[in-house]
Amino acid sequence: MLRRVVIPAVLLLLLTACSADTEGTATVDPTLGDGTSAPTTPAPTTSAPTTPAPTTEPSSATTEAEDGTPSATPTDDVPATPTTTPDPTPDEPATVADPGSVDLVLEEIARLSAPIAMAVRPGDDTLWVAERAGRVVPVQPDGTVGEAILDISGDTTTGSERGLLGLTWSADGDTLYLSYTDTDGANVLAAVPVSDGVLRADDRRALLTVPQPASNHNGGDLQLGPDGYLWWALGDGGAADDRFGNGQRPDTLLGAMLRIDPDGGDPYGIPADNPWAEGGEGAPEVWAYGLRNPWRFAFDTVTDTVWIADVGQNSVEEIDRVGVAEAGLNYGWPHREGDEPFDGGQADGPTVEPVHTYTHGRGCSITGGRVYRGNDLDALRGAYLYTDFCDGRIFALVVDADGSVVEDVDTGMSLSAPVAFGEGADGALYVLSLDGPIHEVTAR
Ligand SMILES: [Ca+2]
Repeated sequence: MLRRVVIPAVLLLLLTACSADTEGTATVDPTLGDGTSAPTTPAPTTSAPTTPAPTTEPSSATTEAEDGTPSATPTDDVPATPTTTPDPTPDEPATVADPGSVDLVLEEIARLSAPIAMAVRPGDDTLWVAERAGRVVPVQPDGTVGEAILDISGDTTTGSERGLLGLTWSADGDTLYLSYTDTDGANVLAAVPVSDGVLRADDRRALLTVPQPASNHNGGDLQLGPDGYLWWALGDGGAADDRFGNGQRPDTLLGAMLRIDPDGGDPYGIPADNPWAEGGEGAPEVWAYGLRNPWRFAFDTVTDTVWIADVGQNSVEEIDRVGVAEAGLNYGWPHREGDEPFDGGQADGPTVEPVHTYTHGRGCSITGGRVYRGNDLDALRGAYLYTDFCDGRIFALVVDADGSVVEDVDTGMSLSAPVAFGEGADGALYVLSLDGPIHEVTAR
């Protein structure tokens, strides 16, 4: 079932050997080998970082206030929403994380222009970082910044919540997948092939384009699942109050987690175990629905779970944790905002209750993180680190074998404008600030 592929040694040699071959490629240096062998900029750089704080953060309450009326006030006579209790814990590790016992600190390793997402390529330590305006830049774990391998800035815009939003590599390292909004504001999932060790930017092609009726709530996170499929999170279409009515509709690709097989057809295939693979009331690509703006999500391969952080509107931020095999679930929006009723309606069937929430007394827009599985910070192993775009403090959430929260620890680490976490090849965790810095999570 697992389709992780270790990049063959001979290919690694090929990549190195081809590091000077750039003919027939895109305008930026697309040579993958540069990321590992030809550092060009010591880090942290001395150049001033751009500070392109977005006109709106990834869908905050402030955003909603500008373009939508506040939601209906929950009333006491709303029937209790039936809920499901996911059971995503086949092999929880025996040791429980104890993040409060370690003195954690953020170490700035590099600065880029509005770094917004990070991915690693199998067999390679390089941190491939997406800049919001459209470049993909290699950063070494020691902070060395290389030349961009791709620049799609002519094909995207950065207003509102738009831009290059996500990236991930195929398991064999032969394809780079991108998630961005195009010049019409639509969400695009595109593939860029590697051949002869060189990323062929000119051969980029869109696999899936999903029109977006408003400029916000684009979601856009893109991850290669442990099942070898591409997982793509899209917001509800934007404005406020789920104005376009996508949240409770599994037959639309908005307000949903999508799951496709990039190698299973042209331009892609549908995994046979997608809940509506054969049609019916849902779209074949949809894995889950009832989401507002799942800006960031991540897999934990030890527990075979997916953690989804869904940005709230007026008052509640939400973290969901379910098994990778638990397809077809309804996460509640807009009938539920986090663990509270929202629009007065009720779903036809059960909805997933969050594993954890916090209110806007603490933040305004959750930035979902990752479960730490590295080797250096024993006390952190198994904890889910996350933050909030407005608040900036990083918390470590610990759950037990049943998925119930044990504790939610303020780690003492904080930063401005956090938009994403990334995981290095060795399991190290990184936090990206839209203000420029890339930080590694370390201990004093
Ligand atoms: Ca929800």
